[in-house]
Amino acid sequence: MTSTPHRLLLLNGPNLNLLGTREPDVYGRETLADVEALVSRTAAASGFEVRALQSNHEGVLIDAIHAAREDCAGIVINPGGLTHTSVSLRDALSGVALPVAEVHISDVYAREEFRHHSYIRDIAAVHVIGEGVPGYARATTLLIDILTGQADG
Ligand code: CA2
Repeated sequence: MTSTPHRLLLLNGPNLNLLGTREPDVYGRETLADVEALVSRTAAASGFEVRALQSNHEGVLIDAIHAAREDCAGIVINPGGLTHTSVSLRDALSGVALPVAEVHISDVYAREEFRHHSYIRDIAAVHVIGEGVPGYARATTLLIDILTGQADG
């Protein structure tokens, strides 16, 4: 018998490695390392571990999503700019059929119109948008609630 793994994949897309170094007015002062530590801490409180990856390359993100099918229960993702452009990322996420939490640090709906459309939105079970870096923790908790049956997926 197979059981659901107690592991989440945390993915951050293009340019999120720059967190904390530029545009603090938009993205805050916390770094990618802070984000990854926050999500790991939040997940650990519910008995989940986290595999974290940031990449500036769409194919690397897609490969990580495919691999998650083997050993992860769900995916927390901030796809960065690929949110607004990538059918392929969407196809990968819907292809592995794991619950997805979509996170955006900034309020994309209060920014340029091209940021208003997300290719991920309708396949994600959780959306946390415009809550800054703390939004990653809320998204993680909401995703774990779904995985542990405390909320509807
Ligand atoms: O608000 C978000 O989290 C975004 O996903 C961030 C993306 C942007 O393209 C989306 O529209 C919204 C951009 C990530 C770039 O991150 C930087 C961080 C610091 C300095 C420069 C870029």
